[in-house]
Amino acid sequence: MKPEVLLMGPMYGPTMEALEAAFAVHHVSKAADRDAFIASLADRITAAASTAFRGMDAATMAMLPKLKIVSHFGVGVDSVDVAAASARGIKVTNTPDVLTDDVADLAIALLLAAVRRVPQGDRYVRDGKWADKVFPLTGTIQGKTLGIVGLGRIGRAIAKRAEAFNLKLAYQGPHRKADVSWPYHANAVSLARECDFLVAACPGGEPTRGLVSRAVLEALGPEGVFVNISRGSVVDERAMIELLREGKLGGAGLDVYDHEPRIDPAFFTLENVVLQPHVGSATHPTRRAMGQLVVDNLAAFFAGKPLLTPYN
Ligand code: 8YV
Repeated sequence: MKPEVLLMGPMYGPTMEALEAAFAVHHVSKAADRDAFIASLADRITAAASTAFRGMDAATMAMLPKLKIVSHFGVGVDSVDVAAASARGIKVTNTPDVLTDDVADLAIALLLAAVRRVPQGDRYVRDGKWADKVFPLTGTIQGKTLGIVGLGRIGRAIAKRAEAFNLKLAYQGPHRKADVSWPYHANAVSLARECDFLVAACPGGEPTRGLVSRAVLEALGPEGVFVNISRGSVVDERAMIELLREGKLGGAGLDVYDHEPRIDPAFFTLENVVLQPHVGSATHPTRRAMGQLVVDNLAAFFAGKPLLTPYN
């Protein structure tokens, strides 16, 4: 009998195939009655696999008295109640490092697209307008200052790319980093005042909820551009929409939002925003590597071996 795994929601196809090959997988997403389905397995399930959109909250953990591991597909674990897991000695694993470069690439792509108005230029050509008039000049990223909210693995990868584009750097976070010389700001408003562009690269969840506030976005200003590859919860989205609409924030490049995938329709009419559907890590090689970590952490657990990427 294969070890049993409770799968909270669908994952990348090849990962699902690998899970089915290695484990007896119970699909919560296929159950007519979610709670009844989980309750029916409660005395057998020691391992679960979760995603950003189908996590593992404390109530679900409480339904699984024998749960010992949650293997999460993603680096951001805000859809898992890690505190509740730790309180019960449940290990949570995630998928760091393998996605860092793709996510950082998208952050730079969003910045360039927003500042150089790449989507608008594409539409301008497709609409046949170029024949009548040249496309309006745009701003540049050259020589500007990029503020990074959260200088973790992804933030550092963004910084590495930004330097190659001749951007100056500054950062904000809970602590000054001893190994970098860029200006440090403990406060995001202070950072925003000193920057032309701001990128949110910090973890999601309650500790960072609303960190990029209305005051931060106002400090970034009417020429400023905000990029978010973190979580929608990190920014005051209502304030961002208002400031973009009123021209008090110059532009935005967004990959994450409140209430994904049914985001605020106000975004659809904002001309100064570049929108992406939470695709930071959405490349085949990266999703394959993420999925492999999900499988390998579960396999290590069942084999009584050290977990590869423990989060708590
Ligand atoms: C994925 C992410 O979109 O790693 C994360 O935290 O947000 C992205 O890699 C997410 O895991 C859902 O597939």
